[in-house]
Amino acid sequence: MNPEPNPHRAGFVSIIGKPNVGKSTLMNALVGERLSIVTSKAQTTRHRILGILNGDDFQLVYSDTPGIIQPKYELHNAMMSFVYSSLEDADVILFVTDIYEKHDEEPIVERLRKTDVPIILLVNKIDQAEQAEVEEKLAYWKLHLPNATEVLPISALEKFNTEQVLQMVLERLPIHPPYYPKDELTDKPERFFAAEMIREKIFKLYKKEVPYSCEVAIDEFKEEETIIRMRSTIYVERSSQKGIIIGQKGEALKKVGTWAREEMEKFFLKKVFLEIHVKVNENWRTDPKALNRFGYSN
Ligand code: GDP
Ligand code: K
Ligand code: MG
Repeated sequence: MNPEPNPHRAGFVSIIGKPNVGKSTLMNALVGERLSIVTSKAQTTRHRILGILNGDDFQLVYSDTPGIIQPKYELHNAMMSFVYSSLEDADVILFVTDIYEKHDEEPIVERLRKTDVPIILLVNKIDQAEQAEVEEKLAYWKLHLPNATEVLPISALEKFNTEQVLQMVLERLPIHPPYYPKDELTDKPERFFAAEMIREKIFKLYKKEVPYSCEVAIDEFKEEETIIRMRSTIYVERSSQKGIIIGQKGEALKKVGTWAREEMEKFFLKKVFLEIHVKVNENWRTDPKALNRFGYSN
């Protein structure tokens, strides 16, 4: 007689933590694809992004969330509601901290102390620390978040201990049929990733407040046999920012376009024709209607 097959397990895993601790890097390492944009600037992830990992007898649905911050404007409120809703539906929480943690994260730790959801606490970026510092952080967390079921040092960037994270998550996954088709990698449409790739390049190429004032819309996404034709708009809040985005003789915008297109061609495995326009949409970050239009309603 054949042995009984393993029961199918499925569940939701929320990746939460402060800005820049490496949440998006970790999700990409766990899912094995670059789904979530990674930059050295805080608050680049604005939405909740699902990354789905499928195995023969499991389906893990990760959600990468914006970093936990004190809301300063309407967009922040929307970003935080993504974080809190992802806490409520989770089967497992991956709470990411890093070796630079200053321990001013009380509000979220307070919330985590009250949850019944299993918490795997990760101390990231240990590739940049001495053994003693790492030990100190681990001891701190065992003391301050005693209901964390695991406390593990990792390097998301170098994929150190990330396989362990996967195992720990799998062990805590409930028996459940898959939530999404088993060939699906994410719940977001392709054009969402295209917009995110443009946004990532903006974060990498411009300084200070400019990237935070930008939103990207894909107005047209036409997939043909060998090429994808895209028309997109970068929205800024003021006309001075429009000038900065475009740059002298359009040089700056050209860089954004070229770099984003190269990345899109690797992601979609097709040639991409990309057209980018720049428009002013005054104060979109504080305008509920504009936020709605850009998809920031939960
Ligand atoms: P998020 O804001 O929490 O999503 O953080 P990101 O994933 O965007 O990463 C923020 C920055 O930290 C980026 O520059 C990453 O390359 C870097 N980073 C992430 N994980 C590691 C790590 O394990 N080691 C090091 N040295 N850097 C990392
Ligand atoms: K970041
Ligand atoms: Mg992120």
